[in-house]
Amino acid sequence: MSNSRAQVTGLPRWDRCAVMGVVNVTPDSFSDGGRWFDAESAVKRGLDLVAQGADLVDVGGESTRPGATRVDEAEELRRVVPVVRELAAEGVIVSVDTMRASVAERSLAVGARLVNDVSGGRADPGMVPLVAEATVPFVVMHWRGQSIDMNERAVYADVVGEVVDELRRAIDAAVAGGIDPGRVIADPGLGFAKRAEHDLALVAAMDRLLAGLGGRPLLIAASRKRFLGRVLAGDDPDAAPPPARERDAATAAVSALAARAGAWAVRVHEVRASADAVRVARAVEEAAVR
Ligand code: PMM
Repeated sequence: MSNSRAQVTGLPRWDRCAVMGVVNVTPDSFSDGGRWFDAESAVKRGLDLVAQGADLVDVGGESTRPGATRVDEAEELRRVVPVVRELAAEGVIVSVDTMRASVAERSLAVGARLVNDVSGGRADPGMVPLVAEATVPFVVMHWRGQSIDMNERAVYADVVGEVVDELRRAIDAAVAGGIDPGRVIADPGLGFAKRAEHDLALVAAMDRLLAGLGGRPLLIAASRKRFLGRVLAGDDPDAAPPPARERDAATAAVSALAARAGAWAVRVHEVRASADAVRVARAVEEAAVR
C-alpha cells in the first residue's frame, strides 16, 4: 500500500498518510469556533499542531457548519492572511481553506502552499484560473451547495457512486480549467450535504473511492463531525451525542482506517492521536509486505 500511495506534485513525499492540522480562525466553527479567533493564538495553535506531528496546517476563516451563513470577504481576509503569513514564515506548509479566489490569492502571496476549497472551485469562478496560474495543489471536495441549506441536498440512491461521479466532474472541470492533474487532491466531503449514514458508507468505501477516482490522492476529513457524534451516542436515537471536542478518539479511529485504506492525508483538529494512528498504520503496512 505505501508504495502505491498517490503523491501530490509540489508537496513533500511522505512515506505514510500525512496529517493536516486544522486552525479555524472563526468565532463559530462547530468544532473549535472561537478558540483561535485572534491571530496570535491561531499562529500559536498552528505551531503546536506541527509540534504534535502535523505535516501541514489548514487555515480557514469561514465556518462551513450546516446552516452557516457566509462571512464577508474583507473579514475573511482579515482573519486568514496574517495567520498564513506568520505560519509560512515559521516554515510550516500552510493550506488555505477558502472558497474565495481573492483569499486564496492573498494567502498564496504570503506563503500558502496549497488551496483547500470545499466547493471544489464552484463557489467562485475565479478560483480555478487562479490556482491554475499559481501552479499549486488544489483540494477538490464533494460539494452540493452552500452550507446554509446543504442538509436538504443530502439525498442519495447510491452515495458512494454519486459522490465519485460528482467529484470526478468537479475534478475534470478543474483540470479543463488548467489545473495540473498531478496537483489535484480529492475529498469526499464528509458531513457536507450528507447524513450520518452517508458519511459512514463513504468511510466504509474508501477503497472504492480511491479506485473510482483513478488512484488520485485522497483527503479524509472526518474530524469531530456529526456522524462520529451519532456513533458515540449509541443505539438510543434520543441520546445526546458527545460535544465535538470529545470526539477525538473516534476521529483517530477513522484516521487509522483512512491511512490503512491508502488515503493521502487526514484533516484533523487534534493532531497527536491521528499522528500516532497513521504511524501505526504505516508499521502495519510494512509488516504485511514482509
Ligand atoms: N470540513 C470542514 C472545513 N473544511 N475541508 C476539506 N477539504 N474537507 C472537509 O471535510 C472540510 C474542510 C468543516 O469544518 P471544520 O473546519 O470545523 O472541520
